[in-house]
Amino acid sequence: GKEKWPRGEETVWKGAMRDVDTDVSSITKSFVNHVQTSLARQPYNLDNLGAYQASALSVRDNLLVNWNETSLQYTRKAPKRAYYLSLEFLMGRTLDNALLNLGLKDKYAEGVEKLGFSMEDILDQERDAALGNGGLGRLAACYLDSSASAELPVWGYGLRYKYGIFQQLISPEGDQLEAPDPWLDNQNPWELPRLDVAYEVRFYGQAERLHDGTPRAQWTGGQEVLAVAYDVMIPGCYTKTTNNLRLWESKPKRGFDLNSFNAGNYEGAVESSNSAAAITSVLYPNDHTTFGKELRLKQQYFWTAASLADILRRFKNIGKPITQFPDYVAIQLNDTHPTLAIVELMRILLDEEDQPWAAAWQIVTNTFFYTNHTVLPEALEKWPVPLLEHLLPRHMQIIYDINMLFLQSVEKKFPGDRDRLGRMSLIEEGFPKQVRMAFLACIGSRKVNGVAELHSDLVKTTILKDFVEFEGISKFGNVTNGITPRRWLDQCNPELSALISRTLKVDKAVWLKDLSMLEKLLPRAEDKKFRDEWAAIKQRNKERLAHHVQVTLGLTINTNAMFDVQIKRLHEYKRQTLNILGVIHRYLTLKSMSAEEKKKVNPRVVFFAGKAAPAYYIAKLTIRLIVNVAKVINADPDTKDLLSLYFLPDYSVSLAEVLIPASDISQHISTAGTEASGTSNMKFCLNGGLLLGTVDGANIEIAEEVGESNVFFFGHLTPAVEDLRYQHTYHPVPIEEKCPALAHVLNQVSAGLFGDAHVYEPLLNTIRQGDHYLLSDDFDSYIAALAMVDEAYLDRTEWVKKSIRTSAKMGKFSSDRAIMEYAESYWNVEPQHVA
Ligand code: CR6
Repeated sequence: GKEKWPRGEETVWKGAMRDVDTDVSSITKSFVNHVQTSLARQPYNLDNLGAYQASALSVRDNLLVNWNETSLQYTRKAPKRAYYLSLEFLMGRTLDNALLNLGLKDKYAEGVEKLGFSMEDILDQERDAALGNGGLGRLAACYLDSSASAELPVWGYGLRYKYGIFQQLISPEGDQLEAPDPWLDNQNPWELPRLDVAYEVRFYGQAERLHDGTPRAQWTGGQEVLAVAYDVMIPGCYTKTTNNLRLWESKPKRGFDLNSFNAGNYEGAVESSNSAAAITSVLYPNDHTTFGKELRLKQQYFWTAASLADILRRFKNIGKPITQFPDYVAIQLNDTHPTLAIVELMRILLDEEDQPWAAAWQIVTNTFFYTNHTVLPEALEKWPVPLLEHLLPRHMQIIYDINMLFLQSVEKKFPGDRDRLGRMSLIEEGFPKQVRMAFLACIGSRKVNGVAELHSDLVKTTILKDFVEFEGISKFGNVTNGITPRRWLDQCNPELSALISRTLKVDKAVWLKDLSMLEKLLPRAEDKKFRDEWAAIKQRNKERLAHHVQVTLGLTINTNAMFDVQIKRLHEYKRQTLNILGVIHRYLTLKSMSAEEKKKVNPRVVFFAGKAAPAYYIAKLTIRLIVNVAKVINADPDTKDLLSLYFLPDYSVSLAEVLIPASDISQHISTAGTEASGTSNMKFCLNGGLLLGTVDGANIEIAEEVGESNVFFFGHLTPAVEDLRYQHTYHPVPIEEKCPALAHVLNQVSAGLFGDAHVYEPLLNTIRQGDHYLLSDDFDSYIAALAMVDEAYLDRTEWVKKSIRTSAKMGKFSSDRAIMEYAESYWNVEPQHVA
């Protein structure tokens, strides 16, 4: 519509406004301006870090132009918006991604070159924004990229942790040590502090029901903390659309207590400010485990309360009645971490908006969507009732009310089924009683989904089975995860990206946004020249990785070997232990070979990387075993040309960007039914690495796309797992009998072949006793699969064909496809083109 210019002369305003830079001279000008003014530095002594900061500030100006226009458009048109609530956003570096999405990388490279810098050195100065643990956090980052690229009005909401995921150091003995990640130490050019956007968040205090014939209550007293917004720009690929990721920082409501200070109590004066600041001080480094710590619950409430207040304020600006809230707002809950948002919205609707219970519940259950990311029981969040009662007394009342009404409706549908009521109650009996967050997220949401076909089926048939029977199957769906091809192909593998563009004869702007176009590469698998180019790029990526390892760790890697990679969080269910035991088996086999036999063996380099939760003892022992096996193997003159092993410390998004394009084969070998999806499996395959894996998570769908002849599958299937575990418990068979090859490997470790015999016993005992993750059941077929990989690699022509066919069929796994499924089948949100 036509709006009046708010003040002054519109032409003067518009004439003075900047646009996005498009030519090299305006880029160098903006760079130098930032050196002069923002950084206040001399050209004479500008180092690479300064050049990075100037480039980042200059790129940020460009992003802000688009970001402002996008915001204005959303405000004017008031379309339905979606909000992605995630405690983790594992963004990695931003500069390269922003340059590529803006289509300005070449021009900036030319510009900084003229000023005496190299783009590569500049890019290398940036620290990762590592506000996440693993797949769940990186998925959130990919979804933001895809939302902006698809021009969808989607904002992310998270926390601005002062310290991200810890830095991992490995001691000479092989112990993981943790150091803080002070990622904000040299200023973060990618965030915009919004000190004017702030909300008060209450903790503790008293909740009194009003008993006035309404469900209202009053919540007073306790501690009040301020949530302050920091905005991070999320540029879409080749579009003006630039969305927002809003991260909250906690601050004391009053800087400090002047009364205490004047009374001579300095410590008392800063205490409340310290406890307020503590809320967003650090990311919890746990993946798949919950610890029930009060500070973690405080983080969850602080973030959901601030985000909801912000969303509500924006909705109110449209001027519609509150009952229309779900027509304008969809909120996606990334796992159960933000489940309190359901209760918080109820609280606001009841106590502040004066809505009757049924109307409030109607609004809530049409607003939220819940994604489950695991069926592992130890990862399902439960909060002790006494803790919730203390920290959030009003919310606990509401949870009890929700539960009572819910159980009444269950009782109505299944009269007299007391077991069922007990199973479905939001409150788990025990000492203490606990609130089952996944159940609350489920009944408070419009729809629930898992993250790959198999996983979504398991959600429906195991943890939420009763809820499917009660609410009907149509509420439960699947959205298979995806990855952004911008970062995970174009950015991390520029040569492959260029080859694809040349071959398809289309600009990357086209195929990067329609990844199914890769299928047109299929016939090229028969073209020798293309295969040679494809293989040469893989080789150069291997050399790039070797160079990186040489520079950072001082190790020399054999780039003529097959590169075999397993990189992910350390966890028993992911079975890094199976992999390292397989490496030992290979080593022992090589040791027993004649020189003649060895000539037929293809050299292999095995890479591991990944962090262990600081309190996860068995995972840390696995790292220790890997490091110490590496010492022995890499130093053994009998075998070192044929087998070597590296544990690369401090795995990160940036390290993944170097490792993934260099892999010939990658391992995704979780016990069937335990890995919800996996997303690195998709990244490797997109970059032409083949997959060795179990029939689990998204591996299954990858195999469906690329064809089973192009993947290496092994191991028992999901339906067998329960029976096998039962046998382990009730009819155990000694490992010597069941799997002699594995027994031999375990005995060698026990005998001290890798030093410290006794140290590894607790790790080995997880296999000898109980073997919950079924290593002894899968070991033989794992070794057989590894042999098939060796065999296949000998025929290099056929291998490269498999590599091309794999990459060509990965279109389905673009996060663009996944985000459109959420937008269309869940949120009902439509693209908004910003002209
Ligand atoms: N650890 C799953 O385990 C999945 C991601 C993203 C995980 C993994 O298989 O790909 O989520 N689950 O959906 C949780 O974090 C609870 C993960 O990252």
